[in-house]
Amino acid sequence: MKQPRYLVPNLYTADPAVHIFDGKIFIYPSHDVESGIPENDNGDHFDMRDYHVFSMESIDGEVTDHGEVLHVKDIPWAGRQLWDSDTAYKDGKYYIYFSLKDKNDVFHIGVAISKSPEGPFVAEDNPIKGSYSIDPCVFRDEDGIHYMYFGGLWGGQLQRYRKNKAIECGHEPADNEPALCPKVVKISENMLEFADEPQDLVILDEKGEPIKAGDHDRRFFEASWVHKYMGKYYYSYSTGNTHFLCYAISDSPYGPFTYQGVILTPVVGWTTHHCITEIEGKWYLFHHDSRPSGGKTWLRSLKVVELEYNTDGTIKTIEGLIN
Ligand code: FUB
Repeated sequence: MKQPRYLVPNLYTADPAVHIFDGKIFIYPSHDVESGIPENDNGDHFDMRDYHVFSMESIDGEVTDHGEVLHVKDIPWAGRQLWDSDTAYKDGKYYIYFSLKDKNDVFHIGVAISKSPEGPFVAEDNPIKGSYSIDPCVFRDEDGIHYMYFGGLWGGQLQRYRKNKAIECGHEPADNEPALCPKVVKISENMLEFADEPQDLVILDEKGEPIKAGDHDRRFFEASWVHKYMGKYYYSYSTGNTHFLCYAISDSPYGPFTYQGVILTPVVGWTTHHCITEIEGKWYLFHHDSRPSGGKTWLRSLKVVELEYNTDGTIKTIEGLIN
């Protein structure tokens, strides 16, 4: 696949998580809708209500829509806004982990289960205990342990927490203080709980110092993804208001990670969100932009482009506006 490709022309889809299950490529995106809610920094205009699952036999193949697989009306604790999700497999079951506001307008991470990667998924009665904020990414390491990476600023509410506890007034640190960190936590054997307390995933700069809150071109904002390449852990994320997808590398799934550079320069639309998946020996960046909707930031479309590494393991930057 040499040319970037839009994947789902007939639905607005965003925030991809792509996995190979049963030898097939499965795509788990958010499903964007036009709700008429005006744009604001809380992200109220992202008023999504359901998920569809898509699959392909090969990266150039036709995309099959398996239809609606989970709806907010079927999630017992749901308030509103079904945002980014990720899916994992263990012992004959598929688990979709999703971001959703509860009835008090507080984001948590929920889980729903299916016997098939195509869904439908049945939600648990409550969100995962101790979960907060948005954008779960679930990474299965080679030893079979699953880790969740999560968090997102502003509308994602991460600034309302310190040390896993809600604080009185949500705020970001001062510009010269360390930036707020995404979180990493081991998932329990039954895949339904956190096995321990979420920890800070620290991103260091070239001097070994934590990236500062004022460093908006490099500090974490949202959209965590983890993959492994040549024995190293690659943590990638969006810088939000500066619209870059960046990455950092570590020898441990818990970090600390050292900042390396930009994977994708800004795309059309405010948000940028991705996943990185190996398919038949090649690596792909699945992401989204708002070009097909004429720049409406809340109506995004999934794309895929090949991702290449340099010989030292660094990633070649992809230009968002031409890919
Ligand atoms: O889709 C809603 C939110 O927009 C996601 O949770 C963020 O990562 C951003 O893509």
